[in-house]
Amino acid sequence: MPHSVFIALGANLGDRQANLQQARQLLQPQVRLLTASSIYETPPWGYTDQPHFLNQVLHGETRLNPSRLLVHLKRIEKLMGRQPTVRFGPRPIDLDLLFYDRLVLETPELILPHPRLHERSFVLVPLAEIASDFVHPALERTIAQLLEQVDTSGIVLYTPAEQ
Ligand code: PH2
Ligand code: MG
Ligand code: MG
Repeated sequence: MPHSVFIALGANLGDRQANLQQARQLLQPQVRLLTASSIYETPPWGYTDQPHFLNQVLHGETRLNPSRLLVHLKRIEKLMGRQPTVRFGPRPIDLDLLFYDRLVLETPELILPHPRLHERSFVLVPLAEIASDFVHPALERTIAQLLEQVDTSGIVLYTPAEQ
């Protein structure tokens, strides 16, 4: 049985839109893409002295287990030239696993759901576009409800959805 996964993409170095597109291609076929949100341009969060990001959220399905999916995501980041940098710093591509089915788990390598997604409007805005009624399995709030709690100022639609 395939597993339902939501993956957040972020890019703020190089040709940001091309990076998102390349990441969507490299995710497949291990992850079959079902829905892609629009792309949003978002002010940097956390470490603010860096270029604006393009952010997008994908819904897909996979037969990889969480640990193997994480390896797949890290391999794509590395392949696309991601260098070690400051925490929350600039990168050509960042792939974050938000939800894996309704799994709640915490291991040294992976926490599910993603521990900061509910604080991040750059994740919640695109996520709400494709899954507003999805209930966060730990917080027991819908994505639409979580979105009400964050500041979405500065986030602008960049392009309509494309796969
Ligand atoms: N990613 C970060 C840190 N800050 N800010 C925005 N707007 N978008 C991101 O994807 C992002 C960020 C660390 O992964
Ligand atoms: Mg991230
Ligand atoms: Mg990351």
